[in-house]
Amino acid sequence: MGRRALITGITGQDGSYLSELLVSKGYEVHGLVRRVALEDPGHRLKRIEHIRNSIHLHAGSLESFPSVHHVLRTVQPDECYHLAAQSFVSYSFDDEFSTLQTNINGTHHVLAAIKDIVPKCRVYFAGSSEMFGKVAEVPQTENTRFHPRSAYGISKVAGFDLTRNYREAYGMHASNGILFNHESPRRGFEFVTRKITSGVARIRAGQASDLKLGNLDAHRDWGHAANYVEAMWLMLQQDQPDDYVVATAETHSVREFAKLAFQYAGLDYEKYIVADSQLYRPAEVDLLVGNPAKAHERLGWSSSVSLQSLVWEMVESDCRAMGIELNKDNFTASIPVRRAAHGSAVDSS
Ligand code: NDP
Ligand code: GDR
Repeated sequence: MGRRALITGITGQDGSYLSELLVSKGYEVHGLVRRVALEDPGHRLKRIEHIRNSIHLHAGSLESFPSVHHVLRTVQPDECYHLAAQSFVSYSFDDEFSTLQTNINGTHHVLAAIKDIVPKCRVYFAGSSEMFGKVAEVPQTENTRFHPRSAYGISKVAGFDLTRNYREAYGMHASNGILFNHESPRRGFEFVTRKITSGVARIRAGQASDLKLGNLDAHRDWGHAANYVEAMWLMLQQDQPDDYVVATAETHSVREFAKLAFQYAGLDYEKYIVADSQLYRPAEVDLLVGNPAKAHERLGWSSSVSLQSLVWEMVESDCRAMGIELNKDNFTASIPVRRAAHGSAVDSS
């Protein structure tokens, strides 16, 4: 019989790609979904619409231990991917309390219910590079000290520690992914990459004349979500649970991302971007770049999509949705690469 997986956050960007991956591997895939999503399938189940008939959805909410417990008792999974969270860092400054409650209690509920019902179930926790925050070293590895800079980052450090403690205290097969930013055409519109690519499409369609952005100098290590969910699966296939950095080892500024996105649509970004100080965060994470050497050596995983291809795919998809076909000749832009060497500072070339 095929293995059974439960995904929390199945309606999100990562949940949708992971569902596709697990269905393609012959898993019986179950998802925990908020009732509001089940009541508004046209909108909130959009990312999993195309595989809706291959997966099983169960109503539940992270905030409610009884609902999480009930879903786990019903599904009895062999593997659980805990992805659900209030995932927007900016929002966590507006509503620290619900971010901390949902993310910390939610993770605790999932782990406690698994320990109670299916202690042999393998668990993945969606940790984040935001845990590094004000970075102690460059590039960041599994051993880099955490210094989170938002309620979101703090909630992920707590989730990471809870997961490790359930592994050490109760012998559970519980692993932490420390995933750096990963994007795709399915990324939420509130995140900077999708805000930029959807903004470019609106400008090209004549529906907008500018794009307001905050800090253009923040650097991120951006990979492709479809590629990153493979690392999640690989972690749960190992004999021993562990913690892994998943990153491209390259870092780029928000400005570079925007420049490329506009260039691919045949536009000059400087004419359209408007700086908006309201969009700056009270505490910023300036420079993220991961060293994925451990994931490469132990899991055989590596990043397979360049920033250029990622930006092109996102801009092309958002433009196509507006009825605009891009000129393929625009896809020639080259960008400076800042790659994280093992244990060293970031090289510039
Ligand atoms: P999304 O924001 O796209 O998806 C979040 C998911 O969590 C949605 O399915 C959402 O459901 C669900 N959710 C939120 N609150 C609750 C709740 N109270 N009860 C049940 N479900 C809830 O996130 P991503 O797919 O991008 O990320 C997946 C996970 O990985 C998150 O934990 C995120 O913090 C983490 N992460 C993401 C990275 C990235 O770059 N994408 C990098 C590192 C970590 P609904 O549709 O109902 O809102
Ligand atoms: P991040 O992603 O906070 O890294 O969290 P986001 O795309 O929101 O921000 C990246 C950087 O861009 C700067 N920025 C802006 N950001 C947004 N959203 N909107 C703007 O207008 C804007 N202008 C500049 C931000 O200041 C920031 O420096 C994502 C989420 O997926 C988390 O869940 C995940 O854990 C981390 O990535 C790794």
